[in-house]
Amino acid sequence: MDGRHSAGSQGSPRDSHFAPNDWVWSPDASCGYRRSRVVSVDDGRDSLYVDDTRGGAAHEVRKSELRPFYDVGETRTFQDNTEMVHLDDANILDNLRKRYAKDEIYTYTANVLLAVNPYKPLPHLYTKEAMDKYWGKNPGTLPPHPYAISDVAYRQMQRDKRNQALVISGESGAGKTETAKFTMKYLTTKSRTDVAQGSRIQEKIVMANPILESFGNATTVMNLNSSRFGKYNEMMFNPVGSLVGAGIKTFLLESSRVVGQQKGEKNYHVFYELLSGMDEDALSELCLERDRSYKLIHSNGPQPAEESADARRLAKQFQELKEALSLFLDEEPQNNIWQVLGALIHLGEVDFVELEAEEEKDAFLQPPEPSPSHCASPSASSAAASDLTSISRSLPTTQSAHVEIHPDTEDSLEMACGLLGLGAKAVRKILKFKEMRVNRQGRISEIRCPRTLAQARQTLHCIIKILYKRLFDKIVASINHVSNAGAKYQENNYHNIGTLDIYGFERLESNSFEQLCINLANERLQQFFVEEVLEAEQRMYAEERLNVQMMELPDSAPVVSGIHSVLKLLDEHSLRAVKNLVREGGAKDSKFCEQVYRELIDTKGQRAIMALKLKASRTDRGPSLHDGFQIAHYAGAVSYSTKGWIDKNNDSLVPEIEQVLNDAEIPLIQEMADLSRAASGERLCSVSSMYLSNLTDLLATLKKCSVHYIRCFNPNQERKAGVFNAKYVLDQVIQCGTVELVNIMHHGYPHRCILKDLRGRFQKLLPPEFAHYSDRDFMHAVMLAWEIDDHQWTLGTSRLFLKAGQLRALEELRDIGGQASQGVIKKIRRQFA
Ligand code: AOV
Ligand code: MG
Repeated sequence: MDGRHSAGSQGSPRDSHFAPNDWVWSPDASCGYRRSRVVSVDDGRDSLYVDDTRGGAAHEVRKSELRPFYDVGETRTFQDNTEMVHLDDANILDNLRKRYAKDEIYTYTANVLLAVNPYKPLPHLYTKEAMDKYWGKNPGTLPPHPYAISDVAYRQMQRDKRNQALVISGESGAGKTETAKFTMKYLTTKSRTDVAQGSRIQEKIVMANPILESFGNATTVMNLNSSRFGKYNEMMFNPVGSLVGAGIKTFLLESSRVVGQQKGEKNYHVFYELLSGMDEDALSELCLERDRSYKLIHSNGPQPAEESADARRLAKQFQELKEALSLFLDEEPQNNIWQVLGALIHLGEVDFVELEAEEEKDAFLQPPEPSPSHCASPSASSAAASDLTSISRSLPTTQSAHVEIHPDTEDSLEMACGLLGLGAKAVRKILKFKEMRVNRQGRISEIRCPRTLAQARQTLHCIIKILYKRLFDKIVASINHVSNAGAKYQENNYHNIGTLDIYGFERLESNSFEQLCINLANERLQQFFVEEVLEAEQRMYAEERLNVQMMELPDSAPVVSGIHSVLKLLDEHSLRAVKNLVREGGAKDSKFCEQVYRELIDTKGQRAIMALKLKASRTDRGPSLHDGFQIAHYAGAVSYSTKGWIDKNNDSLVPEIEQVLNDAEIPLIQEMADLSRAASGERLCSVSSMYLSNLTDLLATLKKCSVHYIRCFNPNQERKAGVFNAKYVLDQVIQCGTVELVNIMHHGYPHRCILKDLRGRFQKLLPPEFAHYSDRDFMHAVMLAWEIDDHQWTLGTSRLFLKAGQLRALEELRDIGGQASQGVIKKIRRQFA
């Protein structure tokens, strides 16, 4: 665990009087906490001796690290953590562990649902009967479930006429995407469908998921089906609560995965599904061979033969993908999608050779295109090429090194271009040369600069990545086009329920720009949770002058602003790189990192951005300080390597490519070019700025909603069923603020309602003679008249605060239409007189 939580913040306020023979939880490196017995206590000291019942010698533990043990037996558990006597990390963990052992994977903490990934199917939890059971029920009366949370959101949308959001968080592999699907399935199955929309809208909402997973999920070291993009699904309902449409917003697909993956990881599922599932004829139309080992998709993972065990599953998934796509796209655009994917696979095969100037004449397969002019090889001109004028001044008169398409891979290029409907000649030119406009003595002219081997490969990768990203965006747009029919009613008091499922927090062996973006999203969501739930709760208690003990809360602000500063520097350096036309290689990344060190690194260990901690053995030849830095995230410190960031941060496609795509014969490709016409040109199209603005929009959307939280926990890193790695779960429990939540909610009141609104709703619970009472007195009288246990509610200045379940109880009383007894009414009147 990192240092962002003060030692005292994990436990509840408690006295630390321990006596000999008391049972306690004492900290344990392997399982978080171990049940132990106090052996001896010395009142004068801060620590005492415990014996952890394993027969070893008693050992010394600081009192503040012990937690009281409350024996309820191995089988008794609490549906809601706030019901426990001891509200500290050890007892919360123990409750989750015992429930997990019984396959009770869901637990409430007041309104927040905690879910521990079972890593095995639990079909009985998600039957049609289960859905029926939760429909319209008070959540407290049934076992915790995502259906219950979805149901609450639906009721609140209807009752308050307000948009709702389900925010699902947790680290990679914790179960967010699965949980999101359960909530969507529940809402589409149970809510009525607008007659005009027919039942197909439900089908479309549900079937969009496998499509997005094929194109946007991949196997990673953390999760065999890891989401590599964020998504916010909105389901739209009309004023009577019928489903009328849906829309999906997506966030930053990890496009670098298309051209390369870390060890043990794979490319997007769709490539494997296509190669396993497509029939021979269709494959040969794409010039693909099922068993060939293509670089793009087998660079790293198992070879095709090993994969054959999975081949049947993948083939089945491909059929399902095609069926799902048919709901949104006709046959031709579908075929276009396969053509693009086939073309990307072929492009992945293309490679280059570098030729010296002398070899050129003989070795060139094609004569060089006639060109307006030639400039120096990048190495010769890079020093002087800081602006266009200086390039023109430094133009050499002879040619030097030069790249060609590797003769063995010419066919691949031809096939790719054939599938995309592009001229191979034009594409070859772009891969080999960079075209620039220069100012030569007042005359603008075009020059052509040969790319180096590295630049040619990078240009190729850039084309593959951007084509894939646009394909993904295009598919999302098609899904939205078809399922968003209800959106036109938006102004007419329609409301929606959104489900947020993003990529979870990641800490890999090697972390790059993608991890920083992913972790920033998680960091900002955590900050949102702390501000909107925990701080808001405490602030309200203070404003309403309730006597509730305040807690110190974790603060994400320094990390978030630290990351924003890093990204700002990255943009400055990326812009410089774009202008500095032919500068090469990793030097630009190091320069950026050096400036991070100069301006943002903290040497005293108090700020968010820290120097990289280098392993001694790697210092001589391995990464230097200027290859990366460390960030202290809420979920632990992560080391980032800054290699490649300048390129990764730039999304603009060389303008010549844009032109070539525009001229493509295939409609889908043209449309893909249309989608981002604005994003080309010799300027920076900053990936991080775009992402930051998407995140800001998302948080603004959430801010306008009533938000419901589901927190997913990963029980172990081996993806094994039945294994509860307590230490690993404990870290997640602490990091996400669950302990603070349990405490605040236990001492506080999860339901709070404005007195004026309540009075309107519960008017009928008292006879008319109470009409002249103030709102506060009126609701006070209601609580007394119905003899609601006074531990269950408290009155603030403008709100009534209720413990879980009490609001529902009041609503039931009103619905029954009961009247309080005359005797009680008389008593109350006397009390208020
Ligand atoms: P994630 O969305 O949180 O990770 P997933 O929802 O993809 O995690 O869950 C990972 C895997 O855990 C799934 O593929 C299932 O095998 C299993 N799983 C999760 N929840 C359940 C459940 N309720 N019942 C049965 N199996 C489950 V990431 O997208 O990597 O952040 O980026
Ligand atoms: Mg996911």
